[in-house]
Parts: sequence; structure tokens; C-alpha cells
Amino acid sequence: MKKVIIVGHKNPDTDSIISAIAAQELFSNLGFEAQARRAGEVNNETKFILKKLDIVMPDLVTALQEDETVMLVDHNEESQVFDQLDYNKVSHIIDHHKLAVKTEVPIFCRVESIGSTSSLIAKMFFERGIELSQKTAQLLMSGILSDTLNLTSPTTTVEDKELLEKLNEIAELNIDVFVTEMFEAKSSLDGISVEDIIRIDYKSFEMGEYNVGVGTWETTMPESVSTKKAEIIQALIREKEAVKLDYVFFMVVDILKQNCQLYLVGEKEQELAVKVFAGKINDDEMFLPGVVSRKKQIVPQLTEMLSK
Ligand SMILES: [Mn+2]
Repeated sequence: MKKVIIVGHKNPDTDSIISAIAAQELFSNLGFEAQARRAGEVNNETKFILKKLDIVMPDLVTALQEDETVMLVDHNEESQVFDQLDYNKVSHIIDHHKLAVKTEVPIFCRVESIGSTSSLIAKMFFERGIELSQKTAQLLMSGILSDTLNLTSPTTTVEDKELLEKLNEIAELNIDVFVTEMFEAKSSLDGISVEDIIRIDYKSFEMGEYNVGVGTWETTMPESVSTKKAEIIQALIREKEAVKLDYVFFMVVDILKQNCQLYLVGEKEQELAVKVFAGKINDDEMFLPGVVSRKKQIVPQLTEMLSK
């Protein structure tokens, strides 16, 4: 049997953990010896979901065995894969982010512009006619609801809505209640240090010649984070120096009011933000109404400017 290790990105979010767990079930059904792993500590939202659905947390990914290959879910950029990975070991990519790699050999690659990788895995279950348990259906719904911010993010597609409805025929979840609990868990700062706030949902990107870090904190209680702004900015500056970033940005996303405070740690970031987003800077931050998605509303715009 072909052995495949399934893993999401570093600083895993809910979608990257859930899509790995669900892909393990899908690919086991397709004749693989599939194992879900995680590439880092998980956030409070993910912990809440796995506990609620009584699902075992995947183990941390470790060095690969000779006969194992890797399926990347919810990412494909080299800067986001787990540290020890030789990219030549990647045999599969299932993702909904921009494709940013070239491979030496043909691989299985399923990339769609859809709201979550969980949506894509759900779609693959349905396409292949593989039966979903109630728990797996609930799990996939959580992934979709998390990544699309309950279908409100501009990344949401008609298909996400249809898949969610179809899954709920099996899952029978009270979506409103579940989402409220999920977002509460996501917003909780229980056991979360300032370092955790910037690290938990942080990604780095190559934009033109530049290395750019963009962290995000999605919350229903932005004030709980904004009171720590000065400390967060100091931590971001330390991170920028430590890993030699050219720019670092941090988004505090208000899930309910659908807006973002973009923290700007220095003059370079301020200049770039003014050019790209044309907002007003007030006390090291720029208010961006309607902006909630790093993938769709921050990264492409920065990349375009920095690639000129
Ligand atoms: Mn995702």
C-alpha cells in the first residue's frame, strides 16, 4: 500500500487540521495507507472543535520514512511547509491558495478557488460516492465555517454553500449555535501569550524580491487584542529582525463587523500600506472596512505592488 503523510501548513489553522483528518479518511478509502499530521500547535478554535466532535488531535509531523510521501493540504508554498520537508517528497497537493510551486515530476494536484480546503475534500467524497459518517460531515462543516467565517468571507463561493447544505443532511448540526461557540473559542485568549497571538495564524510569502510576513487574528472581540497592540508590535518587530523579513503586517479581523485593523510596525510598512490600501494611518494602524481575508484582500494587493 502507498504510504502518505497528510499535513497542513505551519502555524496550522482549523481548515488545515480538519482537511488533513478528513483527507486521511478519504485516501484510506482510496487504498492508501494515509496518516494525518499537524505542522505545529493548534489554536483554541481547533481544540474546541476536535473536543466537541470527540476526534483525536493528529500528532506533530516528524521526519519521514523512506517509503512515505507527503500530501500537502491547505498550502503549497515552500515557505509554508513544515521545516524538515524536502519538497521532492510531495506527491499530492490539495489546496485553495494560489499555486506557487513547480515540481520536478508529475504529482496529484487539486487546486480550486473555493472557500476552504475542507470544501474541496467534501467535494471529493461526494464525487467518488464515498459514504460520509456523521462525525466526518460535522468535521468538514466546521472547516468550511471556520475558513469562510460562516460563509461571509469574500472567498466564499456558491459551491461552499451547497456543500455545507449537503453535508448538513448527514451532520444535522445547528449551525448558528455551533458557529457562535466556535467563534467564541477562536476569540479566546485563554493561555495565549502575545507571541502566540502573532504566531498562531502567521504566514510568510515571497512577493517579488521581498520576504513578507502577514499574521492575522480573527476575533469577535477585537478590543481584547487591541489593548495589547504595543506589545504585539514589539513582538512583530523582533520577529521581523529574527527571520530577516522585508515587511511584516498584522491583521486584527473583526469577524462580526467585517473589518480589519492592519498593524503597521514601521515606516516601510506604513508607506507600502498607504500605496496599496490608500487608508488613513492612525496610531500605527490602518482601518480597512470590509477587509477580512488575507488570501484575497491583502496578499495579492501587496504582491502586485512589490512585484513591480
Ligand atoms: Mn484554508
